[in-house]
Amino acid sequence: MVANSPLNPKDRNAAFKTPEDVIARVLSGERRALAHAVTELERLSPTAPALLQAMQPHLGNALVLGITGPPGAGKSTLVNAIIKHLRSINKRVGVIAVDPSSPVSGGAILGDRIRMTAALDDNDVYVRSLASRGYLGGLSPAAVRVIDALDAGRFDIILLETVGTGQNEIDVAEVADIRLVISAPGLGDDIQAMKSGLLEIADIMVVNKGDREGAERTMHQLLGALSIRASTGNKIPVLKTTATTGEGIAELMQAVETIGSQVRAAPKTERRRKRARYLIARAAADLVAGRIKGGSTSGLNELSDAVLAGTLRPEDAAKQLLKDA
Ligand SMILES: Nc1nc2c(ncn2[C@@H]2O[C@H](COP(=O)(O)OP(=O)(O)OP(=O)(O)O)[C@@H](O)[C@H]2O)c(=O)[nH]1
Ligand SMILES: [Mg+2]
Repeated sequence: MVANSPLNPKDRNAAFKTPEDVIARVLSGERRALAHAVTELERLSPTAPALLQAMQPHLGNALVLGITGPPGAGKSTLVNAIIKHLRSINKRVGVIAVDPSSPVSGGAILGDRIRMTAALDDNDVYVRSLASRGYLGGLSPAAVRVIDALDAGRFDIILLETVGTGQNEIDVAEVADIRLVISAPGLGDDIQAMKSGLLEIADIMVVNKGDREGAERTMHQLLGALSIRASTGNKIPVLKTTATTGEGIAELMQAVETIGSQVRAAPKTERRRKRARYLIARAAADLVAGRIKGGSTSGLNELSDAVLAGTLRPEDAAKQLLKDA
């Protein structure tokens, strides 16, 4: 519960009474209620489960667009340009910026930057930064709960910006409906590194900084790398953008819409089930990791010794721990 602010007479009757009350107000587009719900869900406060439950009947409309790629590729700038485009066609846009502590461009302020340039005073844009601290190398489960809050808040598209390093990229693949992988010329070895992970999850590849020298070369490199994948799966579009000017954004969003219409055609529950599965997997991993770290599981030494001796696979030891959890 949030106390009434004595400073603002308008808020006099605005106390959040019950989770149902909060959600009703989120559904009606009340910004303060949305901010409240998002904060409660992010923190996983005691009322969070009730909020999530109250939201359930209203979820599954938003399209979650994952935007990932190496630090400095221009993801946040692209998010800004996409917001601008979506607002011009009257779509409501939610943004979740994960891992705002990227070292390259001083990303700690990225959420603020998006807010300042694109979202100020616009009730149809909502931007939230989430720290991925505490979830080393992974997307925090809080992001999934915040997605639900924004979905309930009737945002048509939710942009989920994450830095594509380590576990993040895999998590984005699990959680997003459509995945954009952003690269840019001049990122050095990153294209090489991308081949292993990011290329595999992309629905659309974006070469940003199209105004920079080397953009064409980067596109060719990616097309080459993707041709290996193309033989086994769908053809992945490779599109060029200049996020700073908005060039190529309309074409990019056209490609997003093409995939989006397929995504929307699938049953809502199927999409949401995917996110639930991700949460369960995270919880299971955390549970097992916690048990191991705490050393609280009886027989942990025996399991460790068996793994050391080569008589038990680590995977089977993990299964054993899950069974006992
Ligand atoms: N020339 C040019 N510069 C761009 C373009 N897009 C982004 N930039 C610049 O590239 C730098 C990094 O942009 P960001 O949007 O912060 O990149 P990011 O991928 O979000 O970075 P992190 O969040 O730190 O991973 C900024 O200085 C941008 O102004 C572009 O299309 N052309
Ligand atoms: Mg950024």
